[in-house]
Amino acid sequence: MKDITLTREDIVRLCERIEGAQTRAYAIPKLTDEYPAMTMDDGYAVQTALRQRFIAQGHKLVGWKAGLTSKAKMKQMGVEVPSIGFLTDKMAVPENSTISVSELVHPRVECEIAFVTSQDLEGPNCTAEQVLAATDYVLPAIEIIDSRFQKFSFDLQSVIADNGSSARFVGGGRPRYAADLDLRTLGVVMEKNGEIVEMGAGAAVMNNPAEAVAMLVNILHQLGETLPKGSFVMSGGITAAIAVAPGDYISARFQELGSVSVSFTA
Ligand code: 0L1
Ligand code: MG
Repeated sequence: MKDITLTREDIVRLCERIEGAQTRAYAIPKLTDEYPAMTMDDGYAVQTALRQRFIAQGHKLVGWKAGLTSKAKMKQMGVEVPSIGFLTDKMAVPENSTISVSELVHPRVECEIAFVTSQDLEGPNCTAEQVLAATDYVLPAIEIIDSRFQKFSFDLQSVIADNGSSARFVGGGRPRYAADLDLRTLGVVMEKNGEIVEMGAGAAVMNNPAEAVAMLVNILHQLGETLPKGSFVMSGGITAAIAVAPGDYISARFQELGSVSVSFTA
């Protein structure tokens, strides 16, 4: 990472601020209100400190997520480049389980294609072809994102520091070998309480979700990290994210991959 403006003390302070907001579910002002010169690299420095802090507390790193990878999401959030975040065992929830919104600030859901890798991958020039060759299988997933920023007002630097709004994720459906599918034309329909609210196809994610995973591996390289085999990787929301409230039941039906669902309670 090259463009760091924050001091080590600032990074620790912002990491603790994000950790508090994430673990006790309250909203905070976007970080650039206090640090207007903050860069994306600063955001990743805070995210890295947060990852190290959680791991030191016993959380297990299980994988990574690409975020803001579709035009729909970029437009919805007013940003122009994708981002990445880390996933831990504490964020994983079983298929068809119920999540309490009291543990979250601004919960929203999006459907994604997840990859499970069988070989190590590393940047800086990782390609979609290499990702597909290193993929064990793909499966359908719902990501529950939760921006911790007040009035839902944020910028890319703050979102990256907030670990790309990562909160929970659910994998399910029917895992398949990626080689047996065309991930670009693979369709998904998201239903909320039985009504269709979003639909799309894999190509919405950087023309091919495998491209998003390659982008993720190349950003990892900038962070001094690689993607080890056995990683669970979310490739990014195919559609815009949908807000959820207590009582909502979300189901994402994927062509070829079956469906995955999750409910919300108070
Ligand atoms: O998963 C993602 O696409 C990251 C979204 C980050 C911004 C948001 O909270 O919507
Ligand atoms: Mg996502």
